[in-house]
Amino acid sequence: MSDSEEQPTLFEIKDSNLDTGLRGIPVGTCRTSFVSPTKGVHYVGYPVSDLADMSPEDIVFLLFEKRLPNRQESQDLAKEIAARAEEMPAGALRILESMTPGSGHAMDWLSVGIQALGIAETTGDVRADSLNLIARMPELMATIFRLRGGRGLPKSGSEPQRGMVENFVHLLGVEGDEAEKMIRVLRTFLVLHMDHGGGNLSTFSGKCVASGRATLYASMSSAMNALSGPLHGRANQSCLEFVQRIGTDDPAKIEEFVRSELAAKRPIYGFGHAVLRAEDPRAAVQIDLGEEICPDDENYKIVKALREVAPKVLSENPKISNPHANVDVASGALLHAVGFHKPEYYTTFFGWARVIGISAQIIDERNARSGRGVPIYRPKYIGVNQPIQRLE
Ligand code: AMX
Repeated sequence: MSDSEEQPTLFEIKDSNLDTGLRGIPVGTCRTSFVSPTKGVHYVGYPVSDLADMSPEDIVFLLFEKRLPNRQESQDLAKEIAARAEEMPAGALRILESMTPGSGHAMDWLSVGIQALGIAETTGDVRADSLNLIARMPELMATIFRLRGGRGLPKSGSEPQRGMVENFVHLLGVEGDEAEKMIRVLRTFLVLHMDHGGGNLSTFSGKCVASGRATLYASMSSAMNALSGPLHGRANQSCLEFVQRIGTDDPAKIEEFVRSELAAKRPIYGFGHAVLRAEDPRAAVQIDLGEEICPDDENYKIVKALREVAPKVLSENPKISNPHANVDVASGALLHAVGFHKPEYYTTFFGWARVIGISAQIIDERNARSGRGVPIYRPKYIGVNQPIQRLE
């Protein structure tokens, strides 16, 4: 990949590596997280399951500063995020009011909303822009949910000092017991989904665009467009739809269903991964949370049975590198159980979380090379008619 052939390489590129979506080819370093094929994602060295009960704001600190905050730092960052949310320019999201409820996909609205925030205010300082965007995401998310659902603008005013997730739920107009469960599930969801190494499609796309010195908002909007694909972030929507199609927690019937889907060449959603080679620890965290939040929920019971049955069937096919559950297996069932009944919104939660990890990675790339930043991305493509020395 590198033009400087004298540099030692970690990986020898062969013809068989071409046209594989850069699969497995090292292209850079990542300071926020790494993914162990057997132990899953680690944020700054911490296994994500050890962080699952922490506040999302503390994980923002971890990903930005590369260490956990002390109590004072935790309070200071929470206050800073609340203050930046309060300074949202008036009318920044007005463009969303002109969009037709129910039109497009919710991820399209998220992408437009992020660009709108950037149009209203871009400082050019990627750290300040990142924190402003992170702080304003709860209001953007609630505005999308309400306007796209035809329910008008949030009725109650934004109260960012409640915390990011708490303010989002408040802006949706949900209070009391229902709000408590929503908050519990969403806080864990956000923490688990914030970052997943540097090479996943949305993170890579965001960093690619940012490397041309586009604004944080333009870069993030591109990242969200990448995340919207059904093979990437939109899989969490497909996963609940898949579970609902199964419709029973009887293991024998589930096995029959899985076999018929495979015979029809359809994916078994919630299983398999490009990098992981064991069950994703984020699946286990969410299944444990379901035991606490919604043990008798129909979808949740199906997910639990599917988790046992599907790997046995999938492992009969040696082509499938990882027959185990991935992060998406249970998230839809949990979100549904706490009141989010429309799967087409699930990927926006994923996007909300990733705004945090991708921002942290864009900041790191801008600070690289003693502040000069990473050069503009420019991988090499080989023209099909170009005379070259074959590599194998
Ligand atoms: N169901 C059916 N077939 C599967 C499968 C599954 N769960 N997992 C892998 N396979 C198939 C692949 O489609 C591929 O078939 P092909 O050779 O005909 O193209 C073959 O097995 C080998 O695939 P692989 O090397 O094990 O995985 P991959 O990196 O090509 O694909 C993924 C990874 C996630 C796209 C795939 O496992 C899949 O489609 N899973 C179901 C969808 C899903 O749950 N996606 C969410 C992933 C997590 C995320 O990014 N949000």
